[in-house]
Amino acid sequence: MAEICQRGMYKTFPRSGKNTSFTHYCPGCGHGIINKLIAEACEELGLQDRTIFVDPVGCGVFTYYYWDAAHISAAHGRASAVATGACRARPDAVTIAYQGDGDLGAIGFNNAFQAASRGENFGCIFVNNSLYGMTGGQMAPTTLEGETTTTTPFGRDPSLTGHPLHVCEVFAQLKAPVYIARVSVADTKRIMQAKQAIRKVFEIQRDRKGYALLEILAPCPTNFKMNALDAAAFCINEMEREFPLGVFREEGRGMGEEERGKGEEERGKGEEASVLSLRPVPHAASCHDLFLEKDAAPAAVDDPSFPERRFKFAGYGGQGILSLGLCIAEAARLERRHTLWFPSYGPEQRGGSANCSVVVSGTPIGSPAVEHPDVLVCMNQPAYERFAGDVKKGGIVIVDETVPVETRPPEGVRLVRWPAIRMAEEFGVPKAANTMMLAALKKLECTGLSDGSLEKSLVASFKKKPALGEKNRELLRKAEQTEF
Ligand SMILES: Cc1ncc(C[n+]2csc(CCOP(=O)(O)OP(=O)(O)O)c2C)c(N)n1
Ligand code: SF4
Repeated sequence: MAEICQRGMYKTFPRSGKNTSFTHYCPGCGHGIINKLIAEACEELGLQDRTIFVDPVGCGVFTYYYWDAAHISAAHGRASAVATGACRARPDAVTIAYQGDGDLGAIGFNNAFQAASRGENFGCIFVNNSLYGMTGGQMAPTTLEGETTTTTPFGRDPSLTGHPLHVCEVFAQLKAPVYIARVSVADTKRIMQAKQAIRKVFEIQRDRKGYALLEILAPCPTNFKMNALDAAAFCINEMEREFPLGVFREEGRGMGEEERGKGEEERGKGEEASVLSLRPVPHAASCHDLFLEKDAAPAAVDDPSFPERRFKFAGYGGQGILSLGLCIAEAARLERRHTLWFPSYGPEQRGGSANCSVVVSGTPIGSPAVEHPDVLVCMNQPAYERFAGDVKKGGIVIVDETVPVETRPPEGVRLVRWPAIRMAEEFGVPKAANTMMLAALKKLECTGLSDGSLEKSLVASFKKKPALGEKNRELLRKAEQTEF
């Protein structure tokens, strides 16, 4: 493979056992642009040998594969705390913390805020894409009012979940920071401004002037459920309305009255800054959307005679394993059962491992965590090896027939091998392997839910593409004719 030489970056990235020259970011992701700008600034200023990057947990987790400098990985939300240690231990170094908005604005807010208040000698580059990217698009403190995320499927409602957090404006109340600014990477002009601001953060650290915070508005097309152009337009038209671009603190002095006034003016400029005009983001069909409209499924009703069932669905991202779990949860909702769906992801949005837990119960559910499932569905070998030993006695493991079953599940657990992937291919719809697995669950009667609800939920999962819904129903019925 040809090597792409990027300034300040390694020539190739030995990620996941492969030597690639591509990053793991989705097409159109702001992180990809920001990573490149940071690498360039570091190299142009001749600071690579002096720079310590503190890497986050979030979509930016793999920056140590990309930037050719020293790295320390911090636990989620702890980059500013780790950067404090690094810049104190190595005062000669240029220390840069890289954090997402979940990382800095939620779990790590106090770390970051106190470090800024102490005026630690590091630069914090804070990527605000208005949600938790890596874990599948949950609400972050920066989520806009009305914005649809997986945990605000009907739009963020401030009366329930508060208002968006303005990190720059809050940090600008502190005495110590020498530089606080907000930029964006949504178009070329903004990218050039972002580049200058990133250089400034490095220069401040090079000259040991103090704490600097740079917030960068960034598109996340995958979780906005938009193409790259629409995601960039969302950044400009919606995010900037809430988070105006600008400099909130210039070296050593607080934001004066003049600048404060300018900020307010900026806020009102152009389009009207009306909350009402912020429509919920129109998302395309996704495994993360609830299939059923808000009022389609009434609230759960207690029924102690319905035993609790715990499910685990596991495989690679892209195999529809999360949708399959959600299909069961939505079918349970249709039957007014208590239910929870709890997804879990690897760091890569595409092709990484994914699993979800589903609990269906006749009584309120205490915890969404499923450590010992009654039913385990595995689409690949790592999933089988990781979870098969945990299945409850009397439980069942359904595994795709392509998965080598080298170790047996525990005694008293039934193992069923099922040709989900092969059948989907033979039926001419390879993506429907998850529907084939649903057929196995139905045949084995292990959901406790009626055929009608399961089919209705399956069809509803394709609400934006009704023809596909009907096709999948047909394939489901066809697959059920197959003998074990
Ligand atoms: C202590 C801890 N809590 C939660 C998580 C799960 N987690 C990993 S990344 C992430 C959110 C990342 O979102 P953000 O910081 O906004 O970065 P993005 O992926 O959008 O760049 C969460 C909640 C974790 N890894 N560790
Ligand atoms: S999920 Fe979003 S933030 Fe994460 S890599 Fe993809 S586009 Fe970027």
